[in-house]
Amino acid sequence: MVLEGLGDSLRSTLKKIANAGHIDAALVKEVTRDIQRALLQADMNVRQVLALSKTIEKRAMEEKPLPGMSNREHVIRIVHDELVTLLGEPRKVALKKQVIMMVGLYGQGKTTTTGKLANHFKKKGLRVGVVAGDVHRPAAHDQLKTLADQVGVTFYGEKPEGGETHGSDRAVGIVERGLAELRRKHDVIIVDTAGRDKLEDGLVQEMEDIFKAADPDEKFLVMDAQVGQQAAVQATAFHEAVGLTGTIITKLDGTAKGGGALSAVAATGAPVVFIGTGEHVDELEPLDPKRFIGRLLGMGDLDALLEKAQEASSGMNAEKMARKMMSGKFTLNDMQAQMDMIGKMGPLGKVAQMLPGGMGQALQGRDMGATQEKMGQYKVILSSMTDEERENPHLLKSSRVKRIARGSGTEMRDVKELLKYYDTTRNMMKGLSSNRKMQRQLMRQLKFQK
Ligand SMILES: Nc1nc2c(ncn2[C@@H]2O[C@H](COP(=O)(O)OP(=O)(O)OP(=O)(O)O)[C@@H](O)[C@H]2O)c(=O)[nH]1
Ligand SMILES: [Mg+2]
Repeated sequence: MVLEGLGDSLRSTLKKIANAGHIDAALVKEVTRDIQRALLQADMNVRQVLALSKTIEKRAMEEKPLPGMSNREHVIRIVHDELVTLLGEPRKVALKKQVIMMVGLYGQGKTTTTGKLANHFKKKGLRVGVVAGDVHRPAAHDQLKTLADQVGVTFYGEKPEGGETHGSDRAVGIVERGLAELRRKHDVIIVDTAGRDKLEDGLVQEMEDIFKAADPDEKFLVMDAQVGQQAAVQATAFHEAVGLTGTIITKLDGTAKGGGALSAVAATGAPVVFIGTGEHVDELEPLDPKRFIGRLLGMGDLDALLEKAQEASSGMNAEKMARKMMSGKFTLNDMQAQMDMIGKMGPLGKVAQMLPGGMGQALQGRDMGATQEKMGQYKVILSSMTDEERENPHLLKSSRVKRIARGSGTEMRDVKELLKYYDTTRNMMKGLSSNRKMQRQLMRQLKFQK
């Protein structure tokens, strides 16, 4: 168990060595290609991806890696930076008297998000009303009413009677009457509108008419995280029609990476104001750009990992240590230092979650809790040894083992287990240090193992 945990840490340390030295153009290209693939798979706009790649390559070659950071991490960090820039600063929606209008294509989550926003403002103590401005889908009226009741805000809608036409004029009329009725007694009025399959002329006209009538302070585009390559085009069309003031990305609780939504935000410049993370009215959150982008790249919370890794390796050079290990000289002191380094990175499970793609998943299958516990125990045992013992483990005969077990509140077999683990690790290192072919193999494996 512990061996596995340390093995992975060693792998990443060795990976750093593999990547150490000068930044070369081939490596940058290789990493950039990986990233391009990830972004395209996440449905980000092709043109944007290509433009981004150019900037990334340029910066990666011109800038020096931060201390303690491998070249790969250096490049990934730049990618992170650039994507954060593209996404822009998320914006807070003011808690004030205002009219908010929701727009978006069919089924993106407008009505649900109207309920969520109403809930958000209500919780902050504002008086909220919602208007059912969707006259095209018969069920839309009831859907919003149910949500309004659930949240406890005022609802305004006009249920279509049989035979009535559901034209755009009606939508404008409803919104006008709704606003007139709600305005006096409410601070925030949120108007839900109809969606369509795509942005047709009819919908654009209706939207423009409603906007003229309502003159909203905020115009939010609601966009499903699953939206694909067309996202930028569609968002631009909405932006041109009404002048968006913000974007809400929904369904980020699903498997979609949200690359299309990023493209939309980048194309319109309408900052993300909220994200939807579930069907329930409570599931509305502010955007955490770093997390969003980590997910986009399929790299988990990579940035946090980089920060932690940097912190952990400051004061102790991971690279130097790995070299020493590979030279075959590996004492219990080294093992203790190694455990400290891993310990500083936080709970193993958390660290694993932050690791890129396959690596993190592979680790997550393991029993992190148990590994963590063992590591804790080993640390206590190690600290019950003298420095001399740790530097010269062959001194640890039975009587000393007994003393150490007592001193650390463990059993002799625990101490022996640790020594056995130490032996295994050291032999592995030794084997590695004398076997060039195996070293090369491992390096290669590490390279491909992203
Ligand atoms: N998992 C998840 N589901 C969501 C989220 N937001 C909305 N949904 C679901 O998506 C579906 C469509 O949501 P609606 O709010 O009806 O979408 P709409 O844009 O109003 O749809 P139309 O009015 O038909 O254009 C519903 O089943 C919602 O429950 C979210 O953040 N997460
Ligand atoms: Mg709707």
